[in-house]
Amino acid sequence: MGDYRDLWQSLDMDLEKHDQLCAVLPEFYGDIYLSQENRPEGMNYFNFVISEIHGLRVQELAEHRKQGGKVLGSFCVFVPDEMIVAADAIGVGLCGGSDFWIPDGERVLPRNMCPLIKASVGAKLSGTCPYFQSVDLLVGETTCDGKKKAWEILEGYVPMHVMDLPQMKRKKDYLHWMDELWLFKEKIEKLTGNEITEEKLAKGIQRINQKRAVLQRLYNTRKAENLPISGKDVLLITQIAFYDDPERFTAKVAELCEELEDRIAKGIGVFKEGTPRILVTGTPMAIPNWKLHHMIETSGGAVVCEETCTGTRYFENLVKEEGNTLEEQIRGLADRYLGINCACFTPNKGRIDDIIRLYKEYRADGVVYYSLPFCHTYALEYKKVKEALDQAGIPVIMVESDYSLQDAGQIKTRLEAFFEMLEISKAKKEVAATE
Ligand code: BJ8
Repeated sequence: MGDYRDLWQSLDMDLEKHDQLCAVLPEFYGDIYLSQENRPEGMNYFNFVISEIHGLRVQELAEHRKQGGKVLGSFCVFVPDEMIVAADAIGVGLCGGSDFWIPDGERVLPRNMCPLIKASVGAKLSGTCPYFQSVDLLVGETTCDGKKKAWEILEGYVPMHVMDLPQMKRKKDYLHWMDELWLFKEKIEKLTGNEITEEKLAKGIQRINQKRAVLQRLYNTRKAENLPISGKDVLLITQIAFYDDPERFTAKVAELCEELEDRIAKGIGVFKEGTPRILVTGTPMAIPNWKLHHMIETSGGAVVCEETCTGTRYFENLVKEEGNTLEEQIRGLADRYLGINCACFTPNKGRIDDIIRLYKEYRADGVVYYSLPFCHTYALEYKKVKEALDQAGIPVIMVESDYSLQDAGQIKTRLEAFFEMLEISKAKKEVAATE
């Protein structure tokens, strides 16, 4: 990474503490990512983005702000990027995925709380996240209780706007969400001084649709028998989608897809034949939370899909582009966003349907259900998901884990046993099919 100390200073960061954070990332990334064999060439761009994680993109944000542009931070896939783009602002996803920020989060939050919330709040309080420091408006939402209450603390540190997300999907909830979208529109128009016209919103919708579509294309390559890319690499790409420039990101993923499609045609894969294919479902994995994928892929499994917000929930379903009026466009946005099946909704049968559909589409052999500790919605929803998967004959294992590596050995042992069981039942099925 180049020398960005002046930039970080201008963002009022704690440089000493930030040095400590930057010191651990290269080795951590090297061990997890660069040690992989036969990685696609197209991953070089994403390696570069990580090597510049607190540099180049932050500089781009600073230049945008110098010219009067605004930066909006968010914590959830319900915040509509299309509108942010339509107001000529930049949106960045902020959720903290590092253990480093937890102690600072615990200064103001109870210890028995989801690590994602503790790390996000800690990132702000410690002054070590240049993205958080670049934000002109933080957009929260009413998803889980932990987040709702965290906003009340964070509003003492950063200007906030909270979107009231309904927790059911009845007609009146749709109407309510549409009201929230109109309010959000007003809020960012006032913040940026830019009116969101039909034309501008149409462009915003198109641009974000393109980004989502290219991610779907990337995921489609994982449906192949010979996986052309590791799950770890795809997770990284989805995490980067939350803060990279949307157009550049779309172009780079498209380039990578060409390479992967070529690999599929040539039969080049990154795992040995017969490796159990795993669908991961559950809570999102914010950068640099690569723990579960790394453990799965070093314990004899291969991740083929993520039914998470750093996975399919982020990009599935596009916003209709036919809307000619703002009313139609906002309705299109409400339709797309309320199609996301987060565990904060009740009932949430749509998520179970998604898991079973994705299991089939990606030809998975088993499901790993991932929950961060103290995430009540996802932990509680496991019961219903497990019952449905049992009924469908789909093997599933629950892994609850935070960002620390203390439980890595124990989780690895459980995963190895699970994958062994999947291999045996796969072999039995193959034998039965030939008899
Ligand atoms: S749409 S999953 S990004 S809310 S893990 S903070 S729920 S206690 S992140 Fe999420 Fe939006 Fe839903 Fe997706 Fe709370 Fe659970 Fe922590 Fe969570």
